[in-house]
Amino acid sequence: MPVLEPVNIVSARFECSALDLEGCPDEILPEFAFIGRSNVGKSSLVNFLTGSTDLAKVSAKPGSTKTLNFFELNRRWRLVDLPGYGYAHVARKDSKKFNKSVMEYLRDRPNLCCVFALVDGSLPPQALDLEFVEWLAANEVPFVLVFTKSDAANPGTVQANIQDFQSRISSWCDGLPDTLVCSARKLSGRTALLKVIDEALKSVTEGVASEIPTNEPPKGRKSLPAAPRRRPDRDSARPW
Ligand SMILES: Nc1nc2c(ncn2[C@@H]2O[C@H](COP(=O)(O)OP(=O)(O)O)[C@@H](O)[C@H]2O)c(=O)[nH]1
Ligand SMILES: [Mg+2]
Repeated sequence: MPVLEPVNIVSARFECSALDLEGCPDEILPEFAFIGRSNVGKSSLVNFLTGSTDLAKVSAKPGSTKTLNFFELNRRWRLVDLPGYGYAHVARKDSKKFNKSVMEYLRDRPNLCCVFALVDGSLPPQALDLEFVEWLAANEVPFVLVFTKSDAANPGTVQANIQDFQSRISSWCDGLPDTLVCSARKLSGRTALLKVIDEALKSVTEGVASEIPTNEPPKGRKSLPAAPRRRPDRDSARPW
């Protein structure tokens, strides 16, 4: 069987949707999750990365994805399109339930390698995004910041928004997280994103290969460099 290069996506398929951690598929394949406010461009980015137009459902109506959606790539890793946060019209009852499911997934999923925290690069820093990123760091979830929709403002504005966001994070973060910029509409930023995935997959494989073989699934996040840390002197972060 030919060796499948992770960066070269040769197959992509929708695997399943889950309402909570219990409904998620097996913990064998390394996972990379997309999260961010509703409408930030999570589903569009899944499609852009996988080179498809309709693998993930893109919606003009914010808050319509309520499940954790799993996509299997090259039969050896997964992208997970998570529900967005921050839209009031999602019923309060539902919103609480998916917040709990998403938080549990982010904190407890052992094969989660990296979260791509999507932030709209065409807007100045939003409180919800800042709070959410702080929650990720406080919970030691490995994440990379991805500024989306870089086509929707002029490059100088996007750059200023990113710098503003980073400078706000630096008030509580020990070191800045890796930061990427992309546009699903202008098809830019794909290679840098895939490189993050490629490197994480290599770390996971090396981590597993160097251990005494067991029947345990690969522990995604344990094989990777430490997540950006929130300084311990802060009051506890609010969940978003
Ligand atoms: N200008 C621009 N619009 C985008 C981009 N990516 C997504 N969108 C639009 O933003 C809206 C929400 O996209 P979607 O992927 O469904 O966001 P999600 O709710 O985070 O999954 C849709 O109308 C997309 O066409 C982008 O890179 N640039
Ligand atoms: Mg979506």
